[in-house]
Amino acid sequence: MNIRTSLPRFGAMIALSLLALTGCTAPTAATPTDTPAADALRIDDAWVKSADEGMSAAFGTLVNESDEDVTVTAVSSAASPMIELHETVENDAGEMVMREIAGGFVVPAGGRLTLEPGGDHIMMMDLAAPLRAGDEVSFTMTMSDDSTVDFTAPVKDYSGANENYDGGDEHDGMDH
Ligand SMILES: [Cu+2]
Repeated sequence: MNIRTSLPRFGAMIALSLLALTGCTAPTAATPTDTPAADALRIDDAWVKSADEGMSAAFGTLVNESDEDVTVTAVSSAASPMIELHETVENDAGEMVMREIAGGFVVPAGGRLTLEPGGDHIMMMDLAAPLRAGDEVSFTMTMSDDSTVDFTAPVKDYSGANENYDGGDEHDGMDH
């Protein structure tokens, strides 16, 4: 009889202390997505097209090993003071042209995005110095949460990747 009446009280005390414990840990549990996007992203097989001056482009495979999409919003490099993120699309005349991609490169959760000649690419708008095969170029990619990923890419000779620039003279054939 004595035991039977004291049991419910004991249970209530446990419930109360669990509540206090949960209340204490709630602030950290409420922000589980604090991991910087940069921790989830890497670039494989990066390379840069050699060029004497003007435009060039960098390519590679962006790999996202997290369970959330990662967006690259900007890329910078001392090799080119101005860099844009480009996509290649077909214009009304049926020609393949490149243009700045709206919203950046989105790398799907657990997936990859290939940057390649004739497709998406990192566009170096104005080279600071000639890029010769065998050189190494350093880049910094910025994610939508402002975290960054640094990488270096070797320069290679490549004769393709000469798409026209959308909005410019389509027969000018800007070399990149
Ligand atoms: Cu381009």
